[in-house]
Amino acid sequence: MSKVTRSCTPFSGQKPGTSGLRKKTRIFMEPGYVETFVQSVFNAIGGVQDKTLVVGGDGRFFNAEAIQTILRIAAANGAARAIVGQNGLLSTPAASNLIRKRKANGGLILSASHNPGGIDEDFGLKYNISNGGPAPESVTAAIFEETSKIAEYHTLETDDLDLERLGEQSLGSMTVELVDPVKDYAELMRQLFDFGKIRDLIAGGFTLRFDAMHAVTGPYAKAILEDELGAPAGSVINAVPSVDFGKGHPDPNPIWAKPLVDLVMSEHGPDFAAASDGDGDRNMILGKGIYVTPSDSLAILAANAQRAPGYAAGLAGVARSMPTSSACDRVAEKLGIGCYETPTGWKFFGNLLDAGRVTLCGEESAGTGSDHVREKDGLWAVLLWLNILAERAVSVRDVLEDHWATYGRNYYSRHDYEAVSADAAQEMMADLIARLPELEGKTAGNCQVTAADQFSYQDPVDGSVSNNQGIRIWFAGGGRGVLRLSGTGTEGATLRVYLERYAPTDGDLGVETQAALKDIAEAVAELSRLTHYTGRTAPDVMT
Ligand code: VG1
Ligand code: CO
Repeated sequence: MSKVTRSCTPFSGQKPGTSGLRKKTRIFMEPGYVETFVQSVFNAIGGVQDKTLVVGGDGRFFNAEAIQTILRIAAANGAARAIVGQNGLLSTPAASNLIRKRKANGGLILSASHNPGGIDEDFGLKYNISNGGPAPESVTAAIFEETSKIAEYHTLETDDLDLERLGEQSLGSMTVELVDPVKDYAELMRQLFDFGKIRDLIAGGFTLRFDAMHAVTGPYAKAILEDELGAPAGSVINAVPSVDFGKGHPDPNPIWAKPLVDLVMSEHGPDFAAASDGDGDRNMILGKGIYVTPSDSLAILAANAQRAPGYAAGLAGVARSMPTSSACDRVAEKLGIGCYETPTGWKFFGNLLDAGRVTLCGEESAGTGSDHVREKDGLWAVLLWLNILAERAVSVRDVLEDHWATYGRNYYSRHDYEAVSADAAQEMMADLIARLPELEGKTAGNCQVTAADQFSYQDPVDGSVSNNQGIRIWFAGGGRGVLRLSGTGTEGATLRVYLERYAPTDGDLGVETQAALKDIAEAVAELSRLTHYTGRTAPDVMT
């Protein structure tokens, strides 16, 4: 085994987005691509000499190969130890937990999350810092800077490691420790929730279905929901991780998890159903005959978290991403706790969680989590829901309707326009930004604009500022439209239009969501000249 230093030239565009670097798999497979990116990460963080890293991914195509490469680079750069999930698997929240629990210096997580996997689909790689959370913008900017000037990387010439064999192996002077990906995570969940109560609920005939969408949560959900909590075999479906996720989109929303939605809407549906995404950090919650929007789920969890042992002392505060509905703000107000509005992406919650300002956080994109790790956590959200249902002994529908009756209802939907020409999308946004000052007072369709701006965020903990985080338009009556371009896509641009309208407790709480938001959707399309720029008249996906 010999250590070698190879000269290289920078690859363009190795710029981490909302959640790490995401590209077509074939780009990641180009010779030297993973090497230069990983070396750039190490350069940006002051090297990895004597450091401990956690490494794992969602099991998609190229996961195992990329891990072998990462381990060689880490060993050649002097890292002391790499803690790796068996077979290269770690869900994103489990990786976050391991970084924290083992006091690692950081971690590399291989995932393109909800994007499909395969040689012609997507791959991703992201660096997490020692708190277990995604690297903040200062670090991702430094990484990008390094990628643009990298001239050499260090690696080893060795055979591949056996990623199946639990325990320690040596790679040069680095120790590679293969761990059971589920064990530590399950232990954490046991501390947070009343497993006995949930077991009793299930033993009492409460039925559930969890769709792992052929992705990483399969082994976690089987071990916890079936083996430990007693859900009958088969309660977890699509439970074996596959490199191409069964050729599907491992995206837990009513479009990509339609079979599950159809099931709960049918007569024989289970009392509770949920799904998670490729890397296990997202969740979709369903009850018999009902879908819970992620924004409502966050608000409901905030209002009820105290019923679970891990949160019995109450919440320090809550945080949500800007496009997420303000349903949780109403809960925070009632509880008299802090409420923060951050840009899209989990990295912005890290400081608030570390400073103890918030306990729960969430995003409209099916992400919910707490201070137990520094990533969103799909299965955690499922278990918190189950704990709450076990305590309250009512149906999901009852919980939801009771919540609306108490706080009012924030009708909410996100409309995605996918694979739009990047130039057209940027022109549209630029044009709208230029016209923001004139929008106030304007009428579009049935809606009148009361205010419009671009969202900027100043982190209350470290003072860092993030500008241009989305365009917000408010309408008379309390409606809101938000527009932003996705930072996780790999083809053209994805335009996200977020729509919200509030109905007070004595208002109409039972309208179909899209009908409730139709006027606002039309007004936003008109004001942004969406069809003119993109050529689109309807979204590709509505969640
Ligand atoms: C999307 C979501 C965002 C989420 C991010 C990563 O980002 O909107 O809320 O944090 O994905 O989630 P964007 O930039 O495409 O809108 V995951 O589960 O893909 O790591
Ligand atoms: Co994800």
